Parts: sequence; structure tokens; C-alpha cells
Amino acid sequence: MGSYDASLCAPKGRTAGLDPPVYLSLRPVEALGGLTNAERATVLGAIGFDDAPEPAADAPYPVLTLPMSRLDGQKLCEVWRSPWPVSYGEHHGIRYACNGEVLFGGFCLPEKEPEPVETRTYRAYRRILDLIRVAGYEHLVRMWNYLPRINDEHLGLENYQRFCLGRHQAFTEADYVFDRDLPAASAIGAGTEGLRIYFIASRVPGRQVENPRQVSAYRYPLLYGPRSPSFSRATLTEFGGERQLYLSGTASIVGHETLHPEDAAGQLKETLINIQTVLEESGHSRTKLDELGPDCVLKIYLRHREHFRLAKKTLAETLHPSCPVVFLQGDICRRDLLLEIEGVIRLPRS
Ligand code: 3EB
Repeated sequence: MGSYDASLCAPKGRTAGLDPPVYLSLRPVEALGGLTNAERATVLGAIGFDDAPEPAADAPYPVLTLPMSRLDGQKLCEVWRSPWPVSYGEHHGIRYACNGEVLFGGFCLPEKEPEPVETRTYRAYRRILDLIRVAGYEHLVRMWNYLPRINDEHLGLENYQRFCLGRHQAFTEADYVFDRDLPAASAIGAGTEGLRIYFIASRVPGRQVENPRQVSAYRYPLLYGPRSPSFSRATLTEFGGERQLYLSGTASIVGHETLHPEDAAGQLKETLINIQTVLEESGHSRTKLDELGPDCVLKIYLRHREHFRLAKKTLAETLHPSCPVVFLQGDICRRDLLLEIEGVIRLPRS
């Protein structure tokens, strides 16, 4: 693995445990340029969006630009930080940063030659699983996946179903126990080429959370594809006494069926009930959507930009005004889904 040095990855100079070992904030890209050297050494990664300025490609940390427009006009990027200095490396083309407790990685796998989506996905996941094993951060917490033409169909299989095939195969070969080891995830249609993935892995496992209103995605019936989607509804982490809930992309699905097709308002309401249910299921005290504050980030993906005003209004009525929301235009993995919401939620100390 070459560049990996475990001694560089030990928690150093930790300040009174006030922050979890990985935390997300939304910042103008210029703020990254304005960091001191000491501050820059704590950046785990930066995620840009295609109509915001691109985070510096020559940065030492993983940088990924998601080819999706922001509907809210805010030119902010996601900045992932550690409370103490991190170290950087690259493994099979995956840039990563680690800090002794978590590893943050991100990459775009370009389309070199024509290759089925399942094969490209399988290759990407094999690389990720190899990296986290070699680096000693074996537990996947959260995966974000962005692939082009997610709803297109070739030879009877949609690209999303092909993506699920490749991911399932990689997890199966790595002996994943699906109701214990699966990370929270999002899988969104975006861009015209390449498979973009970023992820968080940890040294100690988080706790997989499912939603009692929904069939676990990894148990969906065959009707949705030959291999079920391998993700959990959320991961609850507790690192150094700091708890976070990584909420997967959540949509208007009850049981395993889409509810309210062609009704964005109905889908949004159902999605918010699902999120509320997962918050309660994770078993901590911060269980009301309107209690989420400035230390949380929600992302909503809308298939059609004309639903932006409706979504903005409904979320303003439901959420606390201090809770940041990123509105993005992206395709949802099922054709009848119009929107999906994910979140990173900071919880009170245990
Ligand atoms: C669903 O609940 C909606 O395949 O990684 C949401 C989040 C969805 C993640 C994934 C899919 C994924 O089935 C779709």
C-alpha cells in the first residue's frame, strides 16, 4: 500500500472531545483557500457541486465534484473536518484521509472502455473494500454513489439494478453480514460519465438502523432487481462519546412499494414520516425533525427542478430554521420516485 503509515494516523492533540472525529459543514469554496496550514491539516475531504467553484484539485485531501446543480443558488461545498490533524494517502486511485478513528475517501472511476455498470461498480467496491482492510478501518459507515443515466435500461436491466448487482457481489465476496455490516448509502443519477463514490469508514463498527415502516432494502423482493440494494437505512456512530446518525437516502417507500407516484407533495410528506421513524428507531433523545439544528445537514435530491418551491416551503414548515438543507437536482433510483432526502445528524452526548 506504500504511502500508508499507521503512526501518522493516531489521534493527536484531541481537544476535550467536543467534536466527533468526522464532521460536516457547508462552506464557501474560498473558505478552504483561507485556512491556515494547521487548519488545512484537519480537512478530511471536500465535495463540490457543479455550479459552485471547484475545490482545489491540487489539495492534499480527497476532492470530488458532483455533477448536479444546486437549486437553492447557494455556492457552498461540503467540508469534512477532523478535530485533530489527519494524514493522507492514495490506494488504487482512491484518495483518502484518516485520523485514527475514521477514514474518508473519494474518487471518480472514469469510463475507460465500454464496460457494464455492474462490472465498473464491482471494481470500485473491490478497491474500496481492499483499501479499508489494508488501512485498518474495516467498517463502512456511509457511502455516497453517483452514476450517470441511473434509470436507463439495457438488455432488460436498469443501470441502478446493474449497480446493485456489482455492489452486492463485492459485499458478498467480503463476507458481509447484511443485517449487521451494511453502511448507510445514497445512490443518485448524476452526470454523463464516470462513477463517483465517496465514503466514510471507521475502526470500530457503527450500529446499523432499519426502518420498521419499510422492508429492509437488502430484503426487497426480486421485482426490483436480481440483487437487492445493499444498504442500511442509517448508521448510528459513537466515537469518543460523540454520536452521529448517518441517514441514508430516504424516499416515499412503505413496505417495499413506492407511495404517491406523480405526487411530489405526497412523496415529501411520506419521506419525512420515514425519516422521523428512523430517528425514533435509532433510540436517542433527539427524535423530532424540528429539533435538528445548525450542527446537522440534510440534502434533498429532486428529479424535477419545478418541485423546488414546494420542497423549500414544506421543509421550512417542518424543520428548524437553523438546520441547513442542500437542494440538488438528481435522478432517483426508481423511476416513480420524485425525491429523496439524506442527512448527517449530530446527536447529544450519551
Ligand atoms: C429506497 O429506499 C430508495 O441503493 O444505495 C435510497 C438510498 C435508495 C440508497 C442505494 C437506494 C439507495 O430503496 C432508494
